[in-house]
Amino acid sequence: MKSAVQPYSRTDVEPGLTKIILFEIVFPMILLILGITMGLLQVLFRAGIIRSQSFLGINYYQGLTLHGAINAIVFTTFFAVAFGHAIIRFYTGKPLLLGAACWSLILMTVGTVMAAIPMLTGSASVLYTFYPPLKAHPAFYIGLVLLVIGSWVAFFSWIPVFQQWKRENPNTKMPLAVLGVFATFIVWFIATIPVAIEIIALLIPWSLGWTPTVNVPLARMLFWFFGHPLVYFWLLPAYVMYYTMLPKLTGGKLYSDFAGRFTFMWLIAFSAPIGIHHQYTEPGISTTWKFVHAFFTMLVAIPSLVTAFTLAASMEHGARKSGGTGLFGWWKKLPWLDTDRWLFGYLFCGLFIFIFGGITGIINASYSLDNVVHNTAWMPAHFHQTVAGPVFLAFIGGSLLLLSTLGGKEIALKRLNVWIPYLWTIGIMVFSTGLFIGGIAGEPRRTNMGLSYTNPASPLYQPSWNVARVAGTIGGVIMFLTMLLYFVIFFGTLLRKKTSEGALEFPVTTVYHDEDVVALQSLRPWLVATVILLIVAYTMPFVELAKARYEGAPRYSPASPVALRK
Ligand code: HAS
Repeated sequence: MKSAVQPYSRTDVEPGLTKIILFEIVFPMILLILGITMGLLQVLFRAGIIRSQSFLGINYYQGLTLHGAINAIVFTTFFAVAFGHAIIRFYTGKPLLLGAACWSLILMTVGTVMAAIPMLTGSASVLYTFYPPLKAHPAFYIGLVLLVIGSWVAFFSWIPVFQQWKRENPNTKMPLAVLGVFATFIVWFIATIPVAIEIIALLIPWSLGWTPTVNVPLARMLFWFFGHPLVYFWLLPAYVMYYTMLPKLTGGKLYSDFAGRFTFMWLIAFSAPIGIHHQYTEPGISTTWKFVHAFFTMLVAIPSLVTAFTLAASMEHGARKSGGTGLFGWWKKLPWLDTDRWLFGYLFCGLFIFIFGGITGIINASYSLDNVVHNTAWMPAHFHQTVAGPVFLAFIGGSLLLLSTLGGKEIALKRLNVWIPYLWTIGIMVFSTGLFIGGIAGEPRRTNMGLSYTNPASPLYQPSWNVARVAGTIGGVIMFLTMLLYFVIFFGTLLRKKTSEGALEFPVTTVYHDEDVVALQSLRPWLVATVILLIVAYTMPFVELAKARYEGAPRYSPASPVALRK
């Protein structure tokens, strides 16, 4: 089905920036082939279809590290930077600082390659959380630091460009998409400071053998100080697409500009002071501070609830403008399989999946309920319905959009492309349902189950988890096959001949309610609130850790535990 409306607006771009953005889209997509294959491998290990330590030379924990690091850290960071370049260039109309963009790309690429080599050779099987005492080769940590510094360079290079735009447009509101990109990178900057401290002060000296042991509770708290805002660093670019592109794709307007600005500002303030909700079960942190983080976590869900109602209203507005009527009849007028407005499916399916990812997030946030599901298969179910749902679909949709528009190429296999998000949704929902059921039944989260719980020959064999495992496996295989189809479309598009001059093309949404709200006109008070909240949330937990006495931990690797202990 083709669209009657032309939803995209166009801006020409300097060839240098085009090359940088295209590299930042294509390079991680090549790595994603490996990341997705490692996902299939996880499913096969968990199902007991592979019943050994390793498969084709890949150890279970090595595969899990590659899966998490490539899909959740490398792919997302490259996309966020490429998307940031594109949005700042598109909405300010100003050329970017190409030298800085180039350095950012070089640092991120060198960092990724440095971190990838130890992961591929099995000397960094520490999972994406790299919790000590799991120890990686120093190159892994140094690579991560370079990746992060590269992304900072891009962020700081956008600020003077925006300031120049502001000087030339003193009475114009900051475009919502630009605010969203800045919110993304403010959250990222805040998040990456504690993890930089963890890596540089604790992990690198320890992995080089300069310090014999590491303070595990301190490292874990620093990690989650990073780890929770990290998830909003993933979510925010998707929210930029939802607020500024989705309504236009439905033929309507964004219901409320206020809702978008509020969401971005609130997420800056509340995404970081909540990391301890990942540590409810850990010693050394008092219940008082666990409760404070639980309370703040409930507050971080508010903007997503606002987003749910705002986007539903915006889609209804678009569908009714296209002739939709009745209480539910308007749904029929949404561009479900429109080959021109194909991005709609990617964004809508992400929203649908996020309903369940969001509800289960609120369950996790509840101090007592989390004790039932913590470290069980429930967790990967939750985060596949968040990061592999709205985030991943928006990012692979966004990657395809940037590739085809900047590359001046028609999308290959257009009719197949519109089905990708629906197939992915089926896969995610079946997979996660299996893992939710297994999690409630106590199925562990990170274990080579083929060696133990799924193996009838093992004394640990758990037949009661079979239904959950079968659903998880079927869903995982559907997801894998869907991504194979997506890769055919993406790389098929890449290899096509140019049919037009490349340019940035985005659907640009106009706004239904565009009232000015004083509290949302400036970022400054929100940044001050953010700092205050961080001081309130983290000062005492760090004091508590400093007062407690711990044995430092020596190095350990799940791949070769004995060798490292020696
Ligand atoms: Fe989470 C663990 C709490 C959101 C990712 N989370 C994780 C982990 C990851 C992750 C990766 O409190 C595991 C980390 C690890 O390795 O250990 N999470 C929350 C809460 C939210 C939340 C309260 N998480 C996310 C997002 C993620 C993400 C977003 C990635 C992008 N999460 C937790 C907690 C833990 C946790 C605990 C630790 C648990 C433990 O024990 O370890 C909230 O932000 C969620 C708010 C969202 C909503 C949903 C709004 C719905 C929308 C869709 C509307 C649909 C429409 C379409 C309009 C309230 C916007 C209509 C269509 C129709 C058909 C009707």
